[in-house]
Amino acid sequence: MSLSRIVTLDEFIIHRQKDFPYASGELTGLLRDIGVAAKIVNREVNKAGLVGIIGRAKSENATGDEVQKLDLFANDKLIECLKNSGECAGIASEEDEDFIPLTPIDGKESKYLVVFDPLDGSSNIDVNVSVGTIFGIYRRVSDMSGPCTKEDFLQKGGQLVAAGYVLYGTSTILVYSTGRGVNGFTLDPSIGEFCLSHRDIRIPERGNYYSVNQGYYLKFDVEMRRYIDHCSDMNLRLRYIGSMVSDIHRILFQGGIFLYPNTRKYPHGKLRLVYECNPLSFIVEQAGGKAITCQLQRILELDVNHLHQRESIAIGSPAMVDEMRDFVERYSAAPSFR
Ligand code: AFP
Repeated sequence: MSLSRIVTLDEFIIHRQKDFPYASGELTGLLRDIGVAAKIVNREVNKAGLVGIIGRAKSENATGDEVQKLDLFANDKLIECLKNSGECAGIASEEDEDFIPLTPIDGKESKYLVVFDPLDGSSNIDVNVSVGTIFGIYRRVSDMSGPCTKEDFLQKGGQLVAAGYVLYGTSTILVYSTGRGVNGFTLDPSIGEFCLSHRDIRIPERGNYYSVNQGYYLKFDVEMRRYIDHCSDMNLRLRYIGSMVSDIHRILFQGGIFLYPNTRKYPHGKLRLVYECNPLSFIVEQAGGKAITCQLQRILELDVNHLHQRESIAIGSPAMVDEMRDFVERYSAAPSFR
């Protein structure tokens, strides 16, 4: 496909469908529906300060975090778009305790499921800092003659068929992969379309940035503290937005490493495996990067026991994740340093 003219997201995904000889068009439809939902969420995110839609909704989500109205709006819009599309058998969201099976349209059972964090980094909304939607798509493993089951959602990240995110930042960009590289589409507000802007994204081997909530430094294991000291010794620049999707977006283009280690408060890590770590690890690996836990297991190979499971994570440029691995191996093998 020539880049000499504008290529819209719809054109691109239809064109890419031809790469999959037995494709039925369902996945293509699903990706387009997510694109539509993203445009609706984007519209509201952009005018959040104007219409007073932001503010606390006085409720807690399934993982105990404070919920803001825009999270609920984004959640509702995604669910609505996926429900009406008929291309999705069920969904699991950060905002809902349990998964939601969807009723087939015209009796046609879909083979795909979608997991998502409707608005990652939502504690940033009040202060106009970038937030994003993260999504992952799985093929269901349960019997197609009935509704989807929990097992469908407890698949390892390595089973993802597609994943992506939408970043509502200085411009709105949708980045996705179906396992054949990563491409980015910027929303052109003048025509209301996502247009191909970043073809075949490759993460730099290393970068000058590290991202970690350094405020928790004393609560990290010694090996993580040693690695963070090393980043500082190397004069790397610390950038931590408090919105993982925004930090990962920067790292995809400029290189670097993002860390959310286990702490005393979160002994298994804080970030959610199903709809944060797995989809973003899929994207980063597809772009040539790496993603492991702070105990050195590859994120995409982790067992999933719970929809809202938390894990520690180190993700980003391959050489930097390898370096962090070396620190963990060296210092966790030396009990005297603890
Ligand atoms: P929110 O969506 O509740 O703002 O959480 C964002 C997040 O899941 C991730 O995007 C951030 O990197 C991380 O949590 C920030 O957590 P800390 O405030 O503990 O650093």
